[in-house]
Amino acid sequence: MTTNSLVSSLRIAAPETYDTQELQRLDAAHYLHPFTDHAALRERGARVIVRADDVYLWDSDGKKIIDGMAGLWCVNAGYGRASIADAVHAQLLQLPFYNSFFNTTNVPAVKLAALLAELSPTGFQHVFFTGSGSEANDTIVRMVRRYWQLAGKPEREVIISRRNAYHGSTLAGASLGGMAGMHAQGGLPLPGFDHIGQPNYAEDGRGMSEAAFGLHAAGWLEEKILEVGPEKIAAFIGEPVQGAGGVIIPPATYWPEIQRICRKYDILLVSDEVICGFGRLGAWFGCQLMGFEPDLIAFAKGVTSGYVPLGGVLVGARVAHTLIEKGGDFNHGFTYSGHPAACAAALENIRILQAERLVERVALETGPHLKARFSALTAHPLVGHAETCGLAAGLNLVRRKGASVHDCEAFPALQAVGMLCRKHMFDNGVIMRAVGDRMIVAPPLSMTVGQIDEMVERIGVCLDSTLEEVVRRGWYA
Ligand code: PXG
Repeated sequence: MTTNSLVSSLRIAAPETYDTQELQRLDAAHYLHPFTDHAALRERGARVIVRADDVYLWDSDGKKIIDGMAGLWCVNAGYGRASIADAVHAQLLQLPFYNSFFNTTNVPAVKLAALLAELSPTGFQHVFFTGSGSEANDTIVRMVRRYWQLAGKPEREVIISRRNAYHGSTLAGASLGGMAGMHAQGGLPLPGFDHIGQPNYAEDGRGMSEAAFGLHAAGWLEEKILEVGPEKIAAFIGEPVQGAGGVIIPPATYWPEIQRICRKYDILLVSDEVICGFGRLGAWFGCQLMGFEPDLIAFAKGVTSGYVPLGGVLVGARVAHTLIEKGGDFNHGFTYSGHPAACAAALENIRILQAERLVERVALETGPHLKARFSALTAHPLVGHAETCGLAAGLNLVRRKGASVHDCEAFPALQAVGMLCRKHMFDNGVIMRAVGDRMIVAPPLSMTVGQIDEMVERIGVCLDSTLEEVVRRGWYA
């Protein structure tokens, strides 16, 4: 059998019948997945997702799953939006591709750039398009360094980020990021990147009020600036709320203090809004909610709700003015910068977010509801504490509960209770992500109050079965 006929035979009968085992065999034989232990995947076989609608997914065995992670923090408008598919289809017929190099542009890219200038915080009138969040952050590194060259301070090269931050998987993205597991593979971070601690109150705030801890954690930036030398620092970058790191929500005092320190030392401030942008926290951009005014904003994911890849950098007045008025050529760009079909998807996606007032709904209705439901989960014997911000939430599984977040006793890391819990979630038809023993959700912004109830009820059942297993294994204190 040729590979082509083999592949077409995998869909064996009616449109919804798949040969799961054969798909898993081919998958293990040929497809290298991101962030995956391939030997382990080969043993288990990958879950094959074949269809989605609204906030639900179906796998190749016909199992229906409620998607608590919006794909991967991105399907903000929810699945099954025919109008996004139609917009992309029409654009592919009209002009599937043309580049934006050499004095050329295309209609969807122009319209999207103008719309983003309207939607973004005051002072942002320009956008640079990329294909992903990682490329957005690579662009930021190059843009920031070019800015300082043009400003006559080329020695300002160092970019400060935070441990446990995620800024992408390219060399610059992974260097900006603070994931120890990524740095350990292949000599990262590159020179010119430095890191400070994250504002994680549960881990590091013992003995302090949240407000005091926010100021204390922001102070680590000033210490680092003084250690490296202010004249060498180009920028500080952070996610308003850390996503992949486990939905780490900083105290309200943190970002304004970071802003003050950046201004004091004349350092550019970058907000990585790849997850927080386009409504996740109940504001169009996370920096608006957290009360700071960055110079540059990275975005991706929610801009198209993941229907087609697109990312970019919103460039504030200070950097844009220097690049445009003094810069000449900025020798940077991608074949797919301003891809017409991706920009068409974004235009329709943003129209939906606006027409259905999804961002306002997160702020006023679904976000507060998720908060109430997650707070109630802390009554469960396994849940030490739970935090939410908009439609992003995390809860910590603990071996022994305590009177405060600092008095809970964690499970030993080797027991991998978070992964165990994630398996119960998958088996019971709900997707949650495990970051260590912190279980997180970031569902589509289109999720209704009733669907939040459905998701949280399923989560409760899975917490019960996880508890049973943990007790059976003798791990629960
Ligand atoms: N910045 C942030 C804040 C992100 O969350 C990126 C940049 C990189 O975007 P691209 O499009 O290059 O992937 C991200 C991506 C997880 C997970 O497990 C999160 C991301 C990617 C993969 C996995 O939570 N975020």
